Amino acid sequence: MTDSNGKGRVLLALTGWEPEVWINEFGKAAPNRPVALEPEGEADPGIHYAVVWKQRPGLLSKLPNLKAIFSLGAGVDHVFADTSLPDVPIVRVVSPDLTTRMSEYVVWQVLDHHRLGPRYRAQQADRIWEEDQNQKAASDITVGIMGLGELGRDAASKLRIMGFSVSGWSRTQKQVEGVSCHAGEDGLGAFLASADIFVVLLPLTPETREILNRDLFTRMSKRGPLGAPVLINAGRGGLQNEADILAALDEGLLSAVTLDVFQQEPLDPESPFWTHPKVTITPHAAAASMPHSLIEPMARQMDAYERGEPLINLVDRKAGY
Ligand code: NDP
Ligand code: OXD
Repeated sequence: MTDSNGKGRVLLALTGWEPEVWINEFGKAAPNRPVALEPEGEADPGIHYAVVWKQRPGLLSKLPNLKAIFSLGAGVDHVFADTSLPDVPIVRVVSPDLTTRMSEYVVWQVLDHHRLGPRYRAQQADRIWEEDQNQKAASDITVGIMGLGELGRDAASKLRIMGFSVSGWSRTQKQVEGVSCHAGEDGLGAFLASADIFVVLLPLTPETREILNRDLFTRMSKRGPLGAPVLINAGRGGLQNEADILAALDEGLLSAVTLDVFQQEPLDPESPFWTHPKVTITPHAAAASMPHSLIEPMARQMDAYERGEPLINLVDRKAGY
């Protein structure tokens, strides 16, 4: 069943995001494609596409003619949180705008730790004028990227431009120019021994849940120029064991962390992370999904699909990302 103009309808199912701006963007990108919100679109046989961010569990399984789910994030753990998900293709965000934003964030945070940002800000607060005479060069530092996907590979290339050595780790073996690539459990030890600053750009899956734990921190190199390693997690909060991170900072297994994501978001005002001197927090702001850059390509994909072309940027359900 389609609308009179032959186009499948869209259900926009967002939790925590205002729908108006997304609907307006659809109006601009695809004026002939009707968009519904809950509860209006619930169980509507004309709905062919669901565009979602943390959709209400059970909602999608009620749509009798759903053809595809479009995640408004690059990560799709929020989609899989619904255990009654219908068996239709899931498309995720792969967007130059999002990738560029993430690489900006990664370069910003890596440089901040490398150039002693946390230390100099603390000195400023105490009006202390004291230069570290032992500032390393970028070429002395190896950044290890966990996750060599769309985001990890772009961040790697931009860090290389800054002069850092870069190593990377992925599930399957990758070849990335100028990056020392490791894969799987077999490659994890060598990867962890290779870097001084670890940047996490992994998806949250059953395999990666709480991968950032004490065992991993003990395996990270402690011999580099920074002493203990720095951890930057811009992937998902579910990747990290938060008690282990706090303990690792206090024991010196980690020298500092930047966390953009947390197990519970927003972070509890009482969380010890807020005031920990070795912790930098950003509010899941590493790379925002911007309506103007995401909706137009999504609408084009829907048009192409209706012409019989295949969907792109599909999630591998078995792998979970
Ligand atoms: P991709 O799917 O393109 O890349 C994921 C990478 O992780 C791949 O290299 C993959 O390996 C690797 N990987 C997956 N599972 C494992 C595993 N078990 N062991 C080792 N490596 C693994 O994702 P993106 O780069 O587009 O995005 C990464 C994540 O970033 C998203 O899932 C999302 O959670 C997060 N994100 C956070 C944002 C924020 O604002 N904080 C914004 C956007 C995304 P392989 O190459 O072998 O498949
Ligand atoms: C994403 C996010 O997954 O913004 O795109 O977290």
